[in-house]
Amino acid sequence: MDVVTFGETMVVFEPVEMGALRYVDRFKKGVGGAESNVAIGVAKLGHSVGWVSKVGNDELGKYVISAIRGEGVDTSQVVLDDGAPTGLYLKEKLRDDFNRVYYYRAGSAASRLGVEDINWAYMKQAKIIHITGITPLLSDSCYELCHAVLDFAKENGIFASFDPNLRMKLLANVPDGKERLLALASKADLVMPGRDEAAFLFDTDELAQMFSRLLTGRTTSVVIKDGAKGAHFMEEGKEPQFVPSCPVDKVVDPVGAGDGFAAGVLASLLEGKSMEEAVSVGTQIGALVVMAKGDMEGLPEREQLEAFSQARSDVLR
Ligand code: KDG
Repeated sequence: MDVVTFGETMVVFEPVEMGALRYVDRFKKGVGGAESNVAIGVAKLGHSVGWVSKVGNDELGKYVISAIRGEGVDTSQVVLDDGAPTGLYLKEKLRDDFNRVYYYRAGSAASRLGVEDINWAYMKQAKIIHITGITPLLSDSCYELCHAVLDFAKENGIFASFDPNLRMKLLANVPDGKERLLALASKADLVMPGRDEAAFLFDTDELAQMFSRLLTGRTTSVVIKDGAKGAHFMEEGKEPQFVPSCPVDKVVDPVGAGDGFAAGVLASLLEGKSMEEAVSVGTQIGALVVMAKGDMEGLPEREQLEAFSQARSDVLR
């Protein structure tokens, strides 16, 4: 297994029309979960990836598993929970540039994930373990699990990657949420926040401050995503660098861009590319994701990625 991720994936209902949800009648069903989005992104580029989670033993849970497995990700470690449902969320598109999401995930099967659900022999095969800041905010058992997995990664020489992925609606219910995220970040080799997320975590908009606060503990590489501008990165002992973003014709759906970015970075690191090349691939995949509807539907296969990065061609012939 090249990459193993774990976390919650929900069924997402995406309105077909624009407008407040009370007036919208038609939805498209899909799956969305930061970690499974990353898993799918890396798998589409040809690497072996496993996604570990818990879903309800219900129709939605079975749909989540088959959708993720159908994208080439190993789901053999996903547990079906008889006692809690699969989480779901609704998107609302009020304007071209304004979306809202509503979560129905409290008490979900994934929030009951814990250390006892992990097959450590499976984890041990991973070259990279990727987690996000969503999981530690789901429950105390999920938070303990994140620590246990990062400690396990360290003990076994597995590269650990962490995307804080702030979800304010989750943070609102976890009084020590910020501390949880900072504690986990310092146990990862690579941390990839958005610039606004780092600003929230450290109460500063200064990149130099953000880098120095993040390059602590076990962390030796930091990537700070700066939205439509591009991404800044810094490796321990080196100067910070910047990679500009790729031009995007039209942002159709911004959700999932950070996961696409992470998938590009992780796949590139597996391929032995430099951090600069990895960040550049991350920006390309981020751009492709925002031009497609859905959390993971825009994640490219290798051929599409190459066509986009070389020619930006409209038609793949
Ligand atoms: O990063 C994209 C995610 O936001 C989405 O797929 C759903 O995991 C999700 C969440 O918690 O919002």
